[in-house]
Amino acid sequence: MRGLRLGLVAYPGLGGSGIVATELADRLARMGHRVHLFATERPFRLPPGSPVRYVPVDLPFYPVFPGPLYTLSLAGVLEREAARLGLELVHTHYAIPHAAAAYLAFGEGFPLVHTLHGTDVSLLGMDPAFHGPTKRALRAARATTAVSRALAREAERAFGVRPAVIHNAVDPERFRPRPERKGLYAEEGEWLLLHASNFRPIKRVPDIVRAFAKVRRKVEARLLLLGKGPEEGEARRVAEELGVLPFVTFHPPTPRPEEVLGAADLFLLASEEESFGQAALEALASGVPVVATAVGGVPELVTPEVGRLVELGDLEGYAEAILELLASPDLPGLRRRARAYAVAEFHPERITGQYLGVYEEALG
Ligand code: GMT
Repeated sequence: MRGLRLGLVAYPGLGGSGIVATELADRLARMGHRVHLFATERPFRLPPGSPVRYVPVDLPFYPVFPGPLYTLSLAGVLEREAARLGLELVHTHYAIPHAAAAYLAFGEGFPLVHTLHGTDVSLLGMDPAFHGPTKRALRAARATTAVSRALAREAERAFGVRPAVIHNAVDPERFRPRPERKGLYAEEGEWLLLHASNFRPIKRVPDIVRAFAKVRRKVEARLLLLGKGPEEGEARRVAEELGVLPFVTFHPPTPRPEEVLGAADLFLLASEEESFGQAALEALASGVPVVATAVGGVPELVTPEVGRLVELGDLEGYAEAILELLASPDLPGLRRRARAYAVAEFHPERITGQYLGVYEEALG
């Protein structure tokens, strides 16, 4: 395919959608496309020296406004920069408010592609404050994509669009087994259980601590909670109440999560809602089997060959699944299969090719 001039729009912070968009932008740029990434800050996962050109979206504030007008400001910069840079297609990640902002900037004549990530459909997308403009914008786009089949079904119900399903990718060079680093995080003889997220209530981090306390009654183990967010205090309180605080490590977010993930024995996800579960995919690529709640798109990712699925809220079942995997003589086999599966099914080359196919169609 000839080199394209592309604009991608992303949230720059600690969210899966921003990570997916940034990594896609970087891969496309390294393939020779001219990629401009629009965000309010330089995305934290954009590698230094990346050929992606970062375009800042300013948030001008005037006392007459009740707050900074992100949507309008993004629309303005997209319209101006697309003309100046000769962009051929704009691809937004996370529909709110990116789809509406792009619609405002270009109307219907310009090739727009929107990727839906999760709460932009299920939560914010259903908010009456955002639903109408988002639905109009998505319906006017040349294409929408969703990161799982479950999310695509939800988007069809919510907005009447039929997104193409493109699962997220993982870089297998970066996310690989690193058992030699386990000693940095766990004592000799301890199992290392890991959770990584933005600790929003939806992630149910206190449930992970409760299940861990049950596991600790049976085996020597340490829980590493990687990230930060609103539920950190509650997770700490629950750990203290259950007497496991000395065995829980709170690790701040890092731009190199692969160095921690690859050291773990198991990855834990207990979300009440999850369209995909990017961190779980990164764990699988790192050769770390996953125990997760069977919600949203997670069953499309976590199969019995690479982990265990548990009903939401079944903490007893959750602890049993962890103990079963830790005791399994097949644990090394599970690790190998987890990595092989992630590399085969979610390789960046495969996923980027799927996005390029969508671009090609959108460009007509
Ligand atoms: O939708 C969200 O809650 C935010 C979004 C993000 O920016 O972190 O997360 C979603 O997108 C990720 C990347 O595609 C997925 O891995 C997450 O599963 C998804 N989160 C939820 O569905 C809760």
